[in-house]
Amino acid sequence: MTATRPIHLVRPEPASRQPEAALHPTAERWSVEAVEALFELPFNDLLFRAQQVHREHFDANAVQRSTLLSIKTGGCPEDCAYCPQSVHHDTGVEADKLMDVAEVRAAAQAAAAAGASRFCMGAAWREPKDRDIDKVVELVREVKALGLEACCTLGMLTRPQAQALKDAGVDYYNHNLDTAPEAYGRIIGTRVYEDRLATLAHVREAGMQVCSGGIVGMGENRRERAGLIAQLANLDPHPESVPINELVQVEGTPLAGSDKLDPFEFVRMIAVARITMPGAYVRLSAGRQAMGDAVQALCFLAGANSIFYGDKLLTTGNPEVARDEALFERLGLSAV
Ligand code: SAM
Ligand code: DTB
Ligand code: SF4
Repeated sequence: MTATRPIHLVRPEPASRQPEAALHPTAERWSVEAVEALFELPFNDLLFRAQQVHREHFDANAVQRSTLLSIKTGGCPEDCAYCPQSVHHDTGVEADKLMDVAEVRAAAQAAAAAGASRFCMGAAWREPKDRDIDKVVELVREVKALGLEACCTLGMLTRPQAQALKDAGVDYYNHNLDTAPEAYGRIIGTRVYEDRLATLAHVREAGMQVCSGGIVGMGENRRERAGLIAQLANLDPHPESVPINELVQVEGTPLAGSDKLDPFEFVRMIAVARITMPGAYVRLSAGRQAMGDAVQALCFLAGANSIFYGDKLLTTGNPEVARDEALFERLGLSAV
């Protein structure tokens, strides 16, 4: 496979740049070094800065809620090492057909009734066929008719496919860069970083809002976490929505058994995303079920202002709605 090619997508900083100056990048460009310098700050200083940036751009006590539905589960030809839906891993996830309109409508109605503002439909595809897009367009119309924002995550898109989704009313397209360019080949062998960037460009050109983030806890080091943030923050404009996932370890995937990330490092990742992408909704995404309430509260303090809401992600669990309602109540948070 070609996935290990080095990719230099972030403009190098002048050699004269000092670490202190690196905390204040010019021209809104973020070098990996500048992002790493944020990670290196004392925890309290980092959180204070993140909270300041957060309050300049958002209501600090409001959190957006998106509900996920896997509209086409399993049997995916890609080999993403984290994913339970890949045909390359024996995880017990069965391959299913695309859901029909009535099932999706019922799930979207339930999400709206529970208080979600956005409904995100995910498919285990490398890339949809044009006839898949026609069917997804129908599903999107149902979701929009309920007054929900619509988000899709269907794999790689051509420019016309992106336009068809935009025309159907899709508000956000989720397509994660997942990790740093130099780490990509360790995690995925069936596509390259440029493939992801090309789809993000098609989504942007079609006029949809971009949702792109990644996963931590996959054995990457801090520099690689900084590398992912730099890639996202240097997209021009940066994504409107940035999901930060903690790896959900699924038995049968190559990453099951990975060392667990220090929870404070996860919080740092959220804070650094907030500082470098001030106008983005930073989503505290997969991994909440295994996270204590106190760590989640720290994530909100660090600038997370979006969650996946509902007791299932795509194939794995997420906190129950009642538990999230109680957490919002205890923290004085309101839903956007
Ligand atoms: N197939 C499409 C794609 O890969 O873009 C859409 C669905 S895919 C499941 C969406 C995202 O889910 C991935 O990019 C990855 O970030 C996230 N994901 C998948 N498995 C995960 C896991 N075990 N833990 C955390 N995030 C995961
Ligand atoms: C994202 O960044 N995380 C979501 C959503 N976008 C599609 C998916 C998380 C999946 C976790 C593993 C699973 O449930 O299969
Ligand atoms: Fe397929 Fe997406 Fe899972 Fe990769 S992350 S195996 S592309 S469903």
